[in-house]
Parts: sequence; structure tokens; C-alpha cells
Amino acid sequence: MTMKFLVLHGPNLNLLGKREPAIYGSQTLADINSALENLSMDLGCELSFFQSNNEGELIDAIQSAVRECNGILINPAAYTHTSIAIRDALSAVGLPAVEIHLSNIHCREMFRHTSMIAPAAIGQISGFGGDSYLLGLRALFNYVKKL
Ligand code: CA2
Repeated sequence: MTMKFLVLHGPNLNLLGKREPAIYGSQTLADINSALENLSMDLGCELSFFQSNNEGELIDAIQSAVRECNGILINPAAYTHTSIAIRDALSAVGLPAVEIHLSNIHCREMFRHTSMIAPAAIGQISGFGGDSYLLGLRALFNYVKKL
């Protein structure tokens, strides 16, 4: 059976490439999704994509994924540092999840050093711009393949 993964993008990531390119780069979210789509064709897996600025919608998407997906690639954006609700949703569905960050959250402000999400993820990739997502998809794919 073809593996399916949900790619979740948190708040403000819809602004990628349009604001603050010095921090988050010039790639748009559509560019990142299309690079992921290309990689998924090489790997032979299927992706679905969802971006929301709303915590509850992200949680609904995580809950729905349990019926359709083998894993989740998630950049929770600022909810990384605050959302016990997203962490609980990931723990509840029990799907393998990889936490993604464009920037290296560990060399930015102190409040970004803590991730509420990390304990519910199989791993975290942070600091490689759009490549963080591609590295994360490879890691998730290899992890699920071995299950
Ligand atoms: O580095 C990342 O991927 C972050 O998850 C991005 C979040 C930030 O709060 C996290 O600490 C690290 C912010 C996403 C905001 O994206 C923007 C994109 C363009 C312009 C403004 C914000």
C-alpha cells in the first residue's frame, strides 16, 4: 500500500516569501509544497497539505489524519512554544510525526528554545530553511518503512 503523509503548516506560514525573507527565506509555501511533492514522487508516497492560522483547525486535521495517513510532517510555527493542545492531539492519534522548523529555533530568542511538541514527535529538524521539510519527509518515510 502506498504510504500517505499529512504536511501541516501552522500560523503565518502562508506569508512565507512575502514578508521577512531575511529570517524565513524567499521560498513561498507553494514552493515548499511543490518541492515536497517532487520528493514524494521519487520516494513513491502520497502527500496532502494543510495550512491554518487556527489552532483548532490544526488539531482537527491531526485527528482526521489517523484514518487516512501513515505519519505527519508538522511545522507548528509559534504554536510550537505554546500549544499543549497540539501536542496532546499528536500523542492521542499516535501517528509518527516529525517536527519541522525553517529557522534554528535553538539559536534564536529564549522563548523559542522550548518546544511543547517535541515530546510527541519522533524527531525535530530545525534550521535548514525549506530543506528542513525535505529532510523531514525522508526521515518520516524511512521511519514508517521500517515499522
Ligand atoms: O522556524 C520556523 O519554522 C518557525 O516554526 C517559524 C515560526 C516561529 O514562530 C517559530 O519559532 C519557528 C514563525 C512562522 C512565521 O512565518 C512567517 C513567514 C513570513 C513572514 C512572517 C512570518
